[in-house]
Amino acid sequence: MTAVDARPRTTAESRFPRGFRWGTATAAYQIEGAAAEDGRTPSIWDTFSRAPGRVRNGDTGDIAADHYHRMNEDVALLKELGVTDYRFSVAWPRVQPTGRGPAVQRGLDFYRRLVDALLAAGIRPVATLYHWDLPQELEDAGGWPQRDTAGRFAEYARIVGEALGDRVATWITLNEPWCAAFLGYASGVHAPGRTDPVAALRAAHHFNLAHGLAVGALRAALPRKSEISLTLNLHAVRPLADTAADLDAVRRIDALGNRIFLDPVFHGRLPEDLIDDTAPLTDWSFVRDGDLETASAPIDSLGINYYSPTVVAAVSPGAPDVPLPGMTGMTGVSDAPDTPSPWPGTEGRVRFVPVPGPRTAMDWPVDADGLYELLTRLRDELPRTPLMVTENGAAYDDYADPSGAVHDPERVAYLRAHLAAVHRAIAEGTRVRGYFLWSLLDNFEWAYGYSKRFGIVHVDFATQRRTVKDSARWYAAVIGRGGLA
Ligand code: IFM
Repeated sequence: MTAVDARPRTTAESRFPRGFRWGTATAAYQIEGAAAEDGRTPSIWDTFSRAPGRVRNGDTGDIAADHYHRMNEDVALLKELGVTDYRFSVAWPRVQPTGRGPAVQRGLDFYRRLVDALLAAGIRPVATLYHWDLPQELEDAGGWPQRDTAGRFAEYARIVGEALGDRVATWITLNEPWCAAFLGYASGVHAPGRTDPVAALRAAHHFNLAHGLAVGALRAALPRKSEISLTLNLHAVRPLADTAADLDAVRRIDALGNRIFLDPVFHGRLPEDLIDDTAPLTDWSFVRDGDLETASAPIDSLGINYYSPTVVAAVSPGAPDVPLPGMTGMTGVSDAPDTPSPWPGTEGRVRFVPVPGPRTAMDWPVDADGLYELLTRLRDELPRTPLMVTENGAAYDDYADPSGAVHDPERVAYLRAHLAAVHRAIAEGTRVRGYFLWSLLDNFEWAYGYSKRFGIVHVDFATQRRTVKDSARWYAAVIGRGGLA
């Protein structure tokens, strides 16, 4: 009898293109710890997490996953996984503690060591310059609502580009400016915790400007072939019903959640409907001549972070104005009924509708079609821009069983469904170049502290012991096969 090879096989239908970039992603404040070492000064997240009641259990990133001291062990894990790429972020307050002036060499050295370790392991480093850790001094000077912060960011981008450009080929300027602007300055559930809707709109514009200025600074500092990108958490917005009123609610959220970044960055303009919708709040006079041209400096790819879809409906006349939960797939503690909306100008017009079906430990719906919808939309709207899924993953209440194993079948199912959605989009002609699983390690999940675990590697925060979860083994097998079985 011939032996049957029962190992799952990758068929042409499930294989990803040759050269597809298989990665995992992390962010500095969420994993590094060493908050006061080697010249690092506080960022807005150090300050915010110390303020009573802002972060669950009073958790901070002081130690986090202690990656600063365990970097080599973590790179070894990446190598074991077989990833081709690793996306990390550089902590601005480690490199340029006050947000201006000369760089701190010890801070830069850490990233140089990390990048060298990755390259030695055969892994391509992908560096994100801003994953929310603004130096506190810049916030004290006005933060992102203040125009000067964009110029500071470009200078910091130049410093890091000059220091690591010979080793890092892929650069991402900003991570999820929507969260940083609207959760940070409108709803206040993220650092710096301000609740001023106009400040949030100003911040969003200054993020676009900062991105464009940084693209210029990086182009001047980096070798010609370097890839420069931007990561957005685009919202897959659907109407509750196919009515004009609900479709208008979709339009409003699409303008504030998606086109507020896509239009300046890819078309050098602000959405007209966004300006009209927010007219009662601002005349947008903080946008100066030339800003949108700067914001639209050509980039080489677009990163998309996707977790779950958003369903909206119009607020019917006479119906109670349901408080907006506002997270709709993005992190932050929003459950308190008095949390201000992160969606300026939509009060009384848009309500967020719970999506039925399975949910993750974040209470976010599991719906891989939203990722497919986003990718194909971008294929149609930006046909010349290659895409990368720079974050996708799920939190579940994982624990090590008595044998020390961590079984996380729900995460495997989540990942499988989302990778299948990516595959389907690629099969239909969408240029998706890579997938970065969020996250390598359990980490500091912002306002949720350490209560939510997104890692495919479990971290026991008392001992810092790392345990590979089943999902990590599953992902390693997918990478090894070059596709889903
Ligand atoms: O942990 C975050 C990450 O920092 C940004 N994107 C969403 C993730 C999960 O909330």
